[in-house]
Amino acid sequence: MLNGIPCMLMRGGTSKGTYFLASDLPSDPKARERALLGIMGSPDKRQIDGVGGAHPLTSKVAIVKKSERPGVDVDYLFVQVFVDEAKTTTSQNCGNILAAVGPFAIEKGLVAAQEGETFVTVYMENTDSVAKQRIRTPGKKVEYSGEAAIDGVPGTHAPIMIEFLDVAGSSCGALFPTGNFADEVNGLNVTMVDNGMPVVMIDARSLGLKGDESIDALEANSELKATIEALRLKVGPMMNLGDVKDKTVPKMTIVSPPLNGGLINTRSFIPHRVHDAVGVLAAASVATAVNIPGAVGYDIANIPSGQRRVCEVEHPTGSMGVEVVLNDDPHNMIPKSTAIMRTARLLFAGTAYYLDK
Ligand code: NQM
Repeated sequence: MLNGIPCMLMRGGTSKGTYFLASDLPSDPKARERALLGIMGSPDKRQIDGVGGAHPLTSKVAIVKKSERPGVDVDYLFVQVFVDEAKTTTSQNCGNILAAVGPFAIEKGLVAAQEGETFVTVYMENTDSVAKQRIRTPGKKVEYSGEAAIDGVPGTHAPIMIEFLDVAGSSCGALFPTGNFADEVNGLNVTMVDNGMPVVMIDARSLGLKGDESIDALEANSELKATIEALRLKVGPMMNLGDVKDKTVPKMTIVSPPLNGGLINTRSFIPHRVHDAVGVLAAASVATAVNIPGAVGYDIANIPSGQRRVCEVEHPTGSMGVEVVLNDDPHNMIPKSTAIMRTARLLFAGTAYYLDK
C-alpha cells in the first residue's frame, strides 16, 4: 500500500534530511521505522527507491513536536537512517540537522515568528539537553538568504546561531567519561570526550598518518579502518555507551596540526564513512578537549587565549568555528557554553510516499 506523510526536505548545516511533525508519523515504533526506511529508500547503497542521498550525511531525519517542557519551544528527535542496512538509530544526536529544526518549527506553526528575529529553544531528545537558536524572521517569515558562509556548503545564507548550554556528558554521563584526559587503549593514546557528541580523538602520527589525507584515501585504507573499528568497539563500554556495534557513536576523530591557522586539523570517521567536514557537536567536543593540557591534540594545537575562545576546527572542506566559553572556575573543565553558527534551507515541501509491505 502506498502511504503518504507530510514532509519537508531541508538542509541543516552540512547535512540534509527529511523533517516531520511527530503527529504525522505512525505512533507504533516499528511502523514508524518502516515508514522512515521506505521514505529514505533503505536498505540500498544508492537509496534509489527513496529520497535519501546515499550517504550517512544525507540519510537523516528530524521528528519535531511542540514541547510541554517549561521554557522549551519544541522537542527534536534525531534519527539516523542507515543507507545499506534496514536499520535506524536514535543513539546519536545531530547538530547539523538541528540547524533547520527552528526554521521547520516556524514553517509548521509550532513557534510563532517574531518581527526581525525569533529565538527557538529546542529540547534534544537523543541527549536530554537543550539548544537555543536565533533565526532571522523579517516580516515574521523565516529568511534563508543572507551573507553567511559555512565551509562544505556552496554560496551564502542567513546565519543561524546555536548555543548549547548543558551538553557536556549528555551521552556518556561525564565530559571525560573515563575520568581521564587521555587513556591508552589498544596501544594508542586517545582522548574520550563528550561535549554533546561522544568522540574519540587519536593523534594522526600514532596511526602512521599525516592527518591531511583525502577522504577517499582514508576510506580505501582497510587496515586503518580495521584498527579504528577495533578501537571503537573497545572504547564503547569505557564511554558508558555499551556495545556500540550497531550504533553510530562514538565518532572516531584523527587529529593533526592545523594547516590554516585554526585550532587543530581533523578527519572524522562517523564511524564507518569519513565526514566531508565535521559534525557540529563533534566539533564542540573536539574544541573543548583540545583546550585542556593532557588531552590528545593539546600539544599540536594553536590554543587561543581568554575565557571566550573561537576555535576553528579544520576539516577536509575547510573549518568550523566553535565558540567555547571556559568555566569561571578554572578547575572545572565543563565550558560555560559552546556556540556554533550554521545556515539551513528549506528545499522541498510536500508529501513523502513509501510502500508499506
Ligand atoms: O556532530 C554527522 C553531521 C553529523 C553529526 C555524524 C553532527 C554533530 O554532520 O552534531 O552534526 O557525525 O553522523 O550531520
